[in-house]
Amino acid sequence: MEQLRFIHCADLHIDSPFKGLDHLPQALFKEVKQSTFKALKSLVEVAKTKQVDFVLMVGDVFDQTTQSVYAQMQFLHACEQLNEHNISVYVSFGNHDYIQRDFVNIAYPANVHLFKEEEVTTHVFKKNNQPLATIYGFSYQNQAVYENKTSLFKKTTETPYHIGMLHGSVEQQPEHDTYAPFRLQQLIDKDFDYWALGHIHKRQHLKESPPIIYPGNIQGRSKKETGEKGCYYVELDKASAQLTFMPLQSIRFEQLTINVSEISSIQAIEQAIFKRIQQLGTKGKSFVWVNLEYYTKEVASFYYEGMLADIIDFINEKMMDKKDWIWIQSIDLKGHGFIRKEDYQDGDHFLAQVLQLQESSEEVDQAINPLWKHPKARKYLADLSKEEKADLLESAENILLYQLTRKQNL
Ligand SMILES: [Mn+2]
Repeated sequence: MEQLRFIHCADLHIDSPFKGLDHLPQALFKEVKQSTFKALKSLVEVAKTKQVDFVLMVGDVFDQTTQSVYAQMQFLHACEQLNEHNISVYVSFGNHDYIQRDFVNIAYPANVHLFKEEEVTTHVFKKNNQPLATIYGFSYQNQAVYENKTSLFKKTTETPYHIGMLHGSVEQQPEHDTYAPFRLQQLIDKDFDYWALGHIHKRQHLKESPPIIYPGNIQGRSKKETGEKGCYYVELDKASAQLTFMPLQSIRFEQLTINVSEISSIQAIEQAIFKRIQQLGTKGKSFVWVNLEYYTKEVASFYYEGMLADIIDFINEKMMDKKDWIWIQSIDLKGHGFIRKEDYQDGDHFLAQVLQLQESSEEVDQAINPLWKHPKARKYLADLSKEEKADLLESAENILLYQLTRKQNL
């Protein structure tokens, strides 16, 4: 039986605007704006090198439903290159790039097969004129698809292989909008050979046999999307599946946590951060969010007196000349640092009362509402996630603790 070799990618988010990073020096911002295109180029290179049969792109190919001509041309160019190498491309669209009625009239080369319907349709992949695999998929035609689509995936052919493309998530995943929800067992019951998923940006294997896989996105876009990003190169036969992760990102997003319990001078803190940043340098261009944990009172005062901002500038300038630059986005305190909560939370003094405050996101809502509901301000403010509210609460608590204790010898 003929083996299948293909690339599974999803959530390319081509032409992401990276709005939150527009404060960067112009040269860096330009590189960031190019990063999704560069990752796409790397994808094409991997497909060519591995001489795959086809590439599956499972939704959110573009970041937005209205695409710039530039983005469309870049995508077309990638498809044409794959066409030159006789590589087919199967594309479905997701919640970010859902197909509108006046859908792009770009003439794609013959190797490109789009899933245009919100119903599940099929394309048959042929090798040496023999039908080898049936590929099933659908595209979003609105910003959201709430129905479970799994009943629409039905084997309709006698091809040796059956592959499902599904942009959606497991029912009741609180962190993500549950679009096109499914239960794992529903996919297993289809008896397909491979489930190519998209929508969740974190790489995940829901099941190994048959493979039910999220490859994650191909380029990180925020501090929540850290580490290597890429696609899977899959070698599939009827007995087994071999999956190899291929990194594609052109810029990494990283979080760095540094223990600064021994540090009490500004010089020592610069050295500690710089050392860790240099170690990262071997991993390629990166944006870094630094968290300082177990911090001393001195470190807290550097932070609240604004001195760490100068450290950021100093290190960023040093790292910017390098080919693989690293750019610190922020340095923040993590946890309570020098205040041992258990030492002060008993009793009825004010510090104890602060520490006894029950953390609740309703209180955060109340506190931030005047700003978030302000007619002018709200245009610029996105809704906060549960984690962001918890972070905000922790920062507020830390400011209070610092201000209440900074003149005392704790
Ligand atoms: Mn996505």
